[in-house]
Amino acid sequence: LSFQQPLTLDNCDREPIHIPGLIQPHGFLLVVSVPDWKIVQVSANTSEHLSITPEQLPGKSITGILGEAFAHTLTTFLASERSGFSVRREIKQVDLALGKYHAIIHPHPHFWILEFEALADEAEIDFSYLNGMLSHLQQAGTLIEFCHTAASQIRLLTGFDRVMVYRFDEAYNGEVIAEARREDLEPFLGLHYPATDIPKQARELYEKNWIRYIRDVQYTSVPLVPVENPLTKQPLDMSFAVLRSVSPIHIEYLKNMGVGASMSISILKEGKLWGLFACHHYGPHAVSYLLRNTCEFLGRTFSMMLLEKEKREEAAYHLRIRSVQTKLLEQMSHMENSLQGLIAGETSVMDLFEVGGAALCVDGECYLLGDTPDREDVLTLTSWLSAHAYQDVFYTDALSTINPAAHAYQDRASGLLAITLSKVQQEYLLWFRPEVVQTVTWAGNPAKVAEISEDGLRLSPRKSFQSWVQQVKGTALPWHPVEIRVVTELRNTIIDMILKIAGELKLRAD
Ligand code: BLA
Repeated sequence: LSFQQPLTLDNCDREPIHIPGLIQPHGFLLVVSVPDWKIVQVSANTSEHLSITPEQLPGKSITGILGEAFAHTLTTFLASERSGFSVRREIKQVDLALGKYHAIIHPHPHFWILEFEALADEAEIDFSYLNGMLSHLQQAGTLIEFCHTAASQIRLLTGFDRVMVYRFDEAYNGEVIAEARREDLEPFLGLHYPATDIPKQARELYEKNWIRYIRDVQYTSVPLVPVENPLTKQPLDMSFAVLRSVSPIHIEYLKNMGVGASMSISILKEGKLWGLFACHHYGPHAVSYLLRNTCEFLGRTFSMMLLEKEKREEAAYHLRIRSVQTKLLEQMSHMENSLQGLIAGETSVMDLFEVGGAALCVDGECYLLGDTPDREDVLTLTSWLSAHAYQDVFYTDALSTINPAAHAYQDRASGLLAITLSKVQQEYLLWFRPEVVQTVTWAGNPAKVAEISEDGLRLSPRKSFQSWVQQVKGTALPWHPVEIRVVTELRNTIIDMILKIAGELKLRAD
């Protein structure tokens, strides 16, 4: 974005949030050239922390400014880093003239960024406490329990008013799937948000950094002096800087939600952002670097455990659907017309997984179960399938995008899973999933603090919800790979049965 092109809600996925030229004011920043350790760029608030104005600093040696002791600590520290480091390291305690600080260092090819945060009195990490947390996480049975447990643990550890697990779907829309909160707060559990609420470049930064922390949403940002890095003649790349100032759009969003401080802990699955622990406080909230490091540790551990929890959950789900499938096959074997066993017994194909409706179309007949398109529409759909779907198992979670006729019934059947019994005879077994919006409840207005008039707040969860609804129009919840696997097996078994019966009939006729 340039000055000619102001930041709006429509172009904010192009806001260069890694080069704001500003920091949050709860610390100060120095850029130091390598190898001569001369200060080249500083944050404008050095007077408060070093009693030296920012203008006096450029060109000075870091040893002269921060003292021999610091230079010694730094040299020792760097010598102890055997193979160098690429991202970020910390020195736990640095004694400067005006107090104790925590120093966070990260290297660029020609300079280092040094960030300093005042050290609070705080306890060391209590490992028995952490061990306790991990065993709670291990014990959690389901994926959702696992997420709730982690949210509660992180809330206990950090003291945030609200900690949510925010999970992305494939299009990076998000849902709050677990939550721990102060009792008097309105729940956000189950709420959905559009991908635009966390734009792509922000998500990319959260894949590189485990923690994003905004101590006080009401802060006044501190500029860098000079604005351009004299070594690169470019704005300073602050992708890894912990004090990096926040996009004004996101600040507005948080203010509109009544939030005073916020922290996100990334959840990665195989290197990709799976979700975030989103932590809110309804006032400023100090979280020390040590505590944030502990949260990073928990985020990393949670991410590693996630794969296993998902696998276990998937196995349990597979088993559950398989047991329904077994019942169906048993019913089929007892019925005169075996296909009736799929729809007419105590158990039906509706029980396999979460669907709105199902249909069995055979011998020119269509048997409908639950919430389905009209019979005529289902018949039209089967002839469309026989002309367009070449797979034995066909599925989509956005039917109307490939079959415009399906717009008419997208509320009931945005999702379609179909198995072919006979392509030529247009015989199919079909499952329908309703449009996502029909299955989601919008739990009131979580931004009560800031009520919205027609032309009121442009950024708020309520507006987000409207935009999410637009984005998921005509789509259903996706079909799970386990569901596809089981219906593929089911189809094979049914076809075998049909062939066997046909064979027996033929034998009898002969
Ligand atoms: C960042 N947006 C974020 C972050 C979250 C959200 C969690 C990470 C930073 C943080 O922890 O505060 C969104 N927060 C949510 C959501 C919930 C929540 C959905 O608690 C639900 C409960 N934001 C917008 C729009 C734009 C936007 C419309 O809503 C742009 C047009 C931008 N969001 C935006 C940007 C960031 C962001 C730029 C990055 C902030 C940064 O790291 O500098």
